[in-house]
Amino acid sequence: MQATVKMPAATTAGRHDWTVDDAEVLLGRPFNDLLFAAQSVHRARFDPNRIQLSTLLSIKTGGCPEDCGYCSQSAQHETELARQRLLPLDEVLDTARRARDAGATRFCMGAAWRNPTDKNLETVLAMVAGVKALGMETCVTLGMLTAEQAERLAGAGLDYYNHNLDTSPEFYGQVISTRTYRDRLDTLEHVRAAGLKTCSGGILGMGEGRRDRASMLCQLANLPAHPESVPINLLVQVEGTPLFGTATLDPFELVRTIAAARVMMPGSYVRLSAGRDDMSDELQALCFLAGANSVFYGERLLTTPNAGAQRDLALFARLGLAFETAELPGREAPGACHHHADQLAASD
Ligand code: SAM
Ligand code: DTB
Ligand code: SF4
Repeated sequence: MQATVKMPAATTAGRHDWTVDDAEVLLGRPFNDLLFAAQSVHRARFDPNRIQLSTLLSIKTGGCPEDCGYCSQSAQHETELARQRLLPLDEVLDTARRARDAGATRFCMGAAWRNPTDKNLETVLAMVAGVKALGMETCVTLGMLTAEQAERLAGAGLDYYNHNLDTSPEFYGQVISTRTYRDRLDTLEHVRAAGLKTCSGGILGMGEGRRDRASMLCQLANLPAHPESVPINLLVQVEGTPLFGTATLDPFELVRTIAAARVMMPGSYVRLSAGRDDMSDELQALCFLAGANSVFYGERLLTTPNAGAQRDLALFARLGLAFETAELPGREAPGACHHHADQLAASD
């Protein structure tokens, strides 16, 4: 099959036959053993002292027909959210340039659609080309795609498509009723077949159990290729959504899930995604120790606040974490473009 040919070798390697029982045993190992296993795997594949920074922008906000129980943007929930039509190109490029200058290497654009229309896709293709021209990697998340739409995005030079499985197949129906798990897997298949890199992960703290977290990790790790990027979001509770008021997750379960994701998908970037604003520095440090090596960087996620850049730079400096900056024209020498947080903070 053509899709197999295009798969990046780094992620087709590794185990793809995880059972939910295996993953549940892994998640339930003594904490110190699990973290040691994750650190060992992490160090074999990555520089343990470097993380990747992506910045998010909501290019079309609210009014989504889907009913995802966690989401501020569903038209079916009564949230205090200002809707915003698809942003103009120059506004998107200005924001991307600022994100690049602040140190992000990837710019991720999200739209509150069930799926893009072909006309809307056309506008997004121009955004992708424009952001690429700034020297950044590009990622978009637009909902479900047809095979042809995925091909068009690849043709425009898109690097990553984000499409989360969000939870286990067993728990999915309790969170979302307007689409199926199969719909999600189908889009991921189109993304892979078009040769795009896959960004896919989930949300924790929605009332799921440890077995659901194990089952979600199995779904991700047993895909034909491990996603290049695996975002692990902690539910951001938004007033007016059905999941507002859900009992908060034991933070060690978040650390365990990151560690298990690291072990099960050794070559993938694991992103500590939504929810950092409410986390202590110590909890974030544990997540990095467990193998998280990417974060969303900037003042906002899509519709909610993120840990701010100043707090992040201070944290990275305290932990001695370095990160890559975008390769800009006139700033070559890839070896020399890895910055430590204190350097960037000092140059601001
Ligand atoms: N509409 C597209 C879709 O759902 O695929 C793209 C945008 S959607 C907002 C992208 C992802 O954001 C979701 O799959 C979910 O994982 C995450 N997300 C949305 N609301 C969240 C929340 N309140 N807390 C944590 N993650 C959230
Ligand atoms: C992902 O896994 N998390 C991001 C991104 N992919 C698109 C979105 C997080 C959204 C958090 C809630 C909000 O800001 O609306
Ligand atoms: Fe729509 Fe995406 Fe929010 Fe679901 S998560 S309601 S599909 S914007």
